[in-house]
Amino acid sequence: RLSRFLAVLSLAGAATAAHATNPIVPGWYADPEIRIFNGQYWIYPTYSADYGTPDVSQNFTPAQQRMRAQSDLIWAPYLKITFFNAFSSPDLVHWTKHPHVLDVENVSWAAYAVWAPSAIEHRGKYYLFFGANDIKTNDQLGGIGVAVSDKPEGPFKDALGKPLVGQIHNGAQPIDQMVFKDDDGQFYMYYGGWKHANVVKLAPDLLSVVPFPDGTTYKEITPDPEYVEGPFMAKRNGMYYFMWSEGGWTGPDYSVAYAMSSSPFGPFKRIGKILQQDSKVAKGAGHHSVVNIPGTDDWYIAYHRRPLNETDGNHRELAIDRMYFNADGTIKPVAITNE
Ligand code: FUB
Repeated sequence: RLSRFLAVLSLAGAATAAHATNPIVPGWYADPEIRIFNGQYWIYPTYSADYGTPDVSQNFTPAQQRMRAQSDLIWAPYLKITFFNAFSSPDLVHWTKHPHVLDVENVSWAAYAVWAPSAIEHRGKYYLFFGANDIKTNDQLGGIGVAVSDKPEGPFKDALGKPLVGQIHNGAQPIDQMVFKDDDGQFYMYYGGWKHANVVKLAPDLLSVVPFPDGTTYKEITPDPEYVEGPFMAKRNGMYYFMWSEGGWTGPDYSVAYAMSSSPFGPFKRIGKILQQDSKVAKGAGHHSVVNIPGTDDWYIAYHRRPLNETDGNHRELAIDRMYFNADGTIKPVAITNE
């Protein structure tokens, strides 16, 4: 397919007769974040459910075993989500699996529900932000953590010994973080489930949140009553594109909408949906990320979706499709494909 063929040209320098397919890799994965590190595309997703032989963590510490035993979760799949696999590719077509780039065995305070990683390079190190333990109340240890590695393939090790954001602020569940570097070098973290989104400013070492000039630390930026989770920020021609997932995450109507602003803090006024199911291709298309091929105005969207005949909400798979802009800067609805 020409679109991903161009990506081959851009990163690898030479074209090969590559043929793209969706899903991009075998297995149940969700919440993909796509990045470019060292001339390779990287995707960091959530391990959503077992597929074939169960993939498991081997070495829970006694503390983690206690946390898992004491968990009030009644939904067993959460307990299996204890690590991240990542995937790298020179061309968005051929993917190499990197198992357990982060495992809870390297995070003392986390034991399950390791979700929706966000990776970023800074000063020669790689930072992986992740949600863990599906925080339910202010009493339960959980939230957004940060782990560090010398390489994109890990192993990532917890940097703080505790969550970076472990409390509920402005009603936002501390999950689904996305770390965004603005053109002036400032890092921001967008996050939030339970229908609320916040943005925080990260310190230069990325290991703490610091107040904004107005003294506030957790700015609520919920763009629209339809907002549910999965925030993502992109910048093009000086405009900030704030995107999010809406609808029920296990339902067919899970989808992605967006807003535009001249500021990273909004206000963000909803423009419309850009990604949703196609009754001929897949359902529940959402929790996405986007990548711009360096030196071009070619954009791709990575997202998860469920096969049309699937009834298990966790049976989500990874897909990539082209994303196009209109001349006025708005985004065209994405055509989801099997290629
Ligand atoms: O994959 C676990 C959770 O499901 C994510 O945190 C949400 O965004 C939803 O995709």
